[in-house]
Amino acid sequence: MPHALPSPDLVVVHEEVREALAAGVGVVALESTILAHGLPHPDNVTVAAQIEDAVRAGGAVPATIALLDGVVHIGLGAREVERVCTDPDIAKLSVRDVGVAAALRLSGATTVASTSALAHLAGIRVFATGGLGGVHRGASETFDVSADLGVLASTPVLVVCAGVKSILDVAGTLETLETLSVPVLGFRTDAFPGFYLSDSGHEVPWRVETAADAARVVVTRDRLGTDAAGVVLANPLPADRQVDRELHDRLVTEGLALLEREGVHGKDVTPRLLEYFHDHSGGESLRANVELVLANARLAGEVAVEVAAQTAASTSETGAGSTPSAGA
Ligand code: PSU
Ligand code: MN
Repeated sequence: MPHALPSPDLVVVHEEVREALAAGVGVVALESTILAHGLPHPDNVTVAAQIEDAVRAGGAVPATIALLDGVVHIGLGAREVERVCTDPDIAKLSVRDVGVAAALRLSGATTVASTSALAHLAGIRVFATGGLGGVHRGASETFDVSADLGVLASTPVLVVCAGVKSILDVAGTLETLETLSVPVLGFRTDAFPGFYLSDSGHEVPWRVETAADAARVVVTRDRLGTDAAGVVLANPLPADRQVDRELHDRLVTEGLALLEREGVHGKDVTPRLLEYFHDHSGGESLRANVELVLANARLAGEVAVEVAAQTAASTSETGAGSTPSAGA
């Protein structure tokens, strides 16, 4: 583990997760904002269990992360998941909010940013979600850029996602990831996915064909030690499972107009849009959202297994220190 964990009155690691980490078994972190603020109740309860099952199908142990009564939980039991999914007042916590909410003994769901930070704290290196936060359209005026990006720049966790929604400025998000030195890998694709759409219309800088290659990127970057940024692994919905483009474009236009009309800003933007999509797509946005999250969880499970195996192999080959090798 990278750091000693904070004391158990602040952070509790679920027993199964603790044992998996100690034994070098793959573990996948899962965020709770997607459950509390991204999916409607009661579907979120069922989907939460399916996401964990998908991680297990990939061969790894799931660790859903949330703050409950001021304590960070790395890995949740069914009752705790139910709580995150059911409490209508549960807060959305980015990294800056976690310490405040913990001090005030509150509960909250973690975003990509805070889940990544807490996963790293616990020694978890792979994380599955639906969509990454990013640069919002009009960010040059509003300065609305998700903290997800800045946190990934300094947190060595691989995030499996289906790209970002086209409610965001996709080109601006990719430029920002480049500026922040966060590598972006397409999983069996050259196109950066657009969440509901398989292709956002923008290219990815790198492409990998297998979970083993994605894991090798993590392990090799670790061994090189050039920086401590995370990695984005972009996993698109298959083209025949994406949302109909006409419906998609209509929802985005209507959703953005709604935000304007309602004066929604800050951390309420993404949840409000998701709610609008789910209420106005005749079930299509939910269907696609669930499918892509499950696919990401499965892939993350496979990558986590490979990261664990390759780490063990590279440690036994090179001993305690890393051996410089010839060539570039
Ligand atoms: N994108 C989605 N679904 C989500 C989110 C993003 O398609 O549920 C959530 C994630 O938790 C992400 C957060 O970390 O929203 C980003 O919020 P903000 O833009 O306020 O940083
Ligand atoms: Mn924002």
